Amino acid sequence: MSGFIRLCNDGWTQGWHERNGGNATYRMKPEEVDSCRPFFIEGGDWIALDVEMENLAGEYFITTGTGKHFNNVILEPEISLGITEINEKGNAYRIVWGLNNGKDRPTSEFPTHLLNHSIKKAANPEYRMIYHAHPIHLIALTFVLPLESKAFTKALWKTMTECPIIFPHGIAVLPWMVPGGVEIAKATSALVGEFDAVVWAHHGIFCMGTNFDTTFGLMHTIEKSAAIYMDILHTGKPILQTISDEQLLQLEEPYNVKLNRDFID
Ligand code: 2HA
Ligand code: ZN
Repeated sequence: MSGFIRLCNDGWTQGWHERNGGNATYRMKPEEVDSCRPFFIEGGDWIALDVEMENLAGEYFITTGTGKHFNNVILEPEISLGITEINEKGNAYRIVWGLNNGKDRPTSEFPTHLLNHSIKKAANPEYRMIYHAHPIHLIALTFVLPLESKAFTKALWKTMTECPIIFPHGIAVLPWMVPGGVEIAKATSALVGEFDAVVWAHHGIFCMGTNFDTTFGLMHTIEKSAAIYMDILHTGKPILQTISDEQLLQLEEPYNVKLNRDFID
C-alpha cells in the first residue's frame, strides 16, 4: 500500500493529476493479500463487470476511486483508494477494503484497467501495475505530431538517449476517443499485448509494468523526453542534429535491447 500511495503522490507532484485526473490499479501478490486480509470488510455486494476475464478470477486489485483526487491519496488512503476482489467467474468485483468503507466506487476506467491486466497477465504473469495520467508535455505533443505510433516513438527515442533503452519496443498512440467507455477499453487492450505504453490523444497515457518503479519510471521517461521535445520546438531554431537510426541501433548490443524494427528506417 505504501508503494501505491507513493506512486500516486509522485504523480501528483509531477503535475499529472489535476483535480480527479488519472487512475491506477495494481494486481496484488498472494502474500500481499494475506497481510491485508485482517483489515478486510465482509459482505460487500458483487458488482457486475461488462466483460468476463477468467484469468483474473480470485485476484485482488488496489485501485484509485472514481472522482478521487491524487493529492488526497497520501492524506486519506482509506477514502481515496480501495482493494477489490474479483469473483470466481472473473465477471464481477466487490470492495473488501477502503473506498470510504465500500460506499464509493473504483476508477471510471476500472473496466479498461481489468481488460488490460487480463491481457498482460496472460502474456507475462509478472505484469501487475497499470497507471493512467495526464502528463503536460506528452498531451501537448498530441497536437503537433501525427497520431501514429511510429511518429511518437521516433520523436521520443531521438530526443533522449535513455528512451530507446527504456522502451525499445516503442509506444502506441490512439486517436481521441470518449474516455471511460468500452470502445476505448477495447482499442487500448488491442495494443497492450505488444506495448507497455499507450498514448490517448489530447488526454494522457496508460503505462504498464511489473512494479511501481518500472511503471512510474516508464511514464516519467516518456514525459521527460516529450518535455525536451517541446522545449526544442519552443526555441524556434532549426534542428541541426539528432540521433540517427544507425546510432539508435548501436545501443542494442551494449544495453542488451532489441529495438522494434517497425520504427527503424
Ligand atoms: O480518472 O483520467 O480518464 C479520471 C480520468 C479518466
Ligand atoms: Zn484520464
